[in-house]
Amino acid sequence: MKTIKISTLSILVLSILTFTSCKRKGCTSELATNYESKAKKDDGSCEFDNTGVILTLDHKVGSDDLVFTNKSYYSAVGHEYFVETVKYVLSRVRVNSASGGVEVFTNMYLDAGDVSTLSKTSSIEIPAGDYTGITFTFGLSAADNEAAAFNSSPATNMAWPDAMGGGYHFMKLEGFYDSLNTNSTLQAYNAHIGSIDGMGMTQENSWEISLNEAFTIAGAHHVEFHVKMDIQEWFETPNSYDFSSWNNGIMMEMMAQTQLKENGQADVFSLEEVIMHQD
Ligand SMILES: [Cu+2]
Repeated sequence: MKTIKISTLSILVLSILTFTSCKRKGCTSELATNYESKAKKDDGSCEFDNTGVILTLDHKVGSDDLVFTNKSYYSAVGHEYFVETVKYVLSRVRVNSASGGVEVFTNMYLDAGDVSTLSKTSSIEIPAGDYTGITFTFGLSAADNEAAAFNSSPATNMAWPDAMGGGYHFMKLEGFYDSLNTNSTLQAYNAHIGSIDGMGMTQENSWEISLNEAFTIAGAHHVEFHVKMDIQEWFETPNSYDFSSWNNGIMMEMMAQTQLKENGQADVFSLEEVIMHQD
């Protein structure tokens, strides 16, 4: 009798250890009918009764997660810098196919400091077929850059001055940097980009980005796109952005915005992952 008790106990202990030592598997997609909130690792069991697209933006510096305020980074020209704010606008997100594709999101406001803004869900149906990736506009095209693009705060706080053409800032990337001057204290930088049309200047500063990865949709599904924004890349390749060359605000500095734009068209955005769940 005693030995049976002991072995029952040891089986119990063993099973508790086994259970706690491996991550719980299950369906991790919130759009699924069998979503398991406690599951940490997706096991491919998700079932859907409709279609969905989720776009999630991840903010990194190289391969590390962006850390605000308390961690410093080094720009290509050697300035130590800190990041305080990364707020921006993306629009016209499309899932692409050879025959055209489908627009899944119109205008979106994102704040890297507010996780609730970083994952967007669309229930627009994407027909079965082969797809080539996604495309979006950084900022708002000339046709879309109107006050009506957003109607509530905090997105409306991105408004761009009417005297400079109105519409919205496409990005507010802000923080502090060490100017390397003797006895220098940290200086503010406000890397604000938007399309300029006023005060004698005209400059279109939205652009389209295509991130390619082939995937196939067949039947009810849910596709997740994880897009990375590499903050460091705003300041290097092809242009080594020199904080000390500009005033702390660059809204009237077309050259500064051109540098950011060219860097933004190069390596800032990349597609980290396309996760397909389908029945
Ligand atoms: Cu501004």
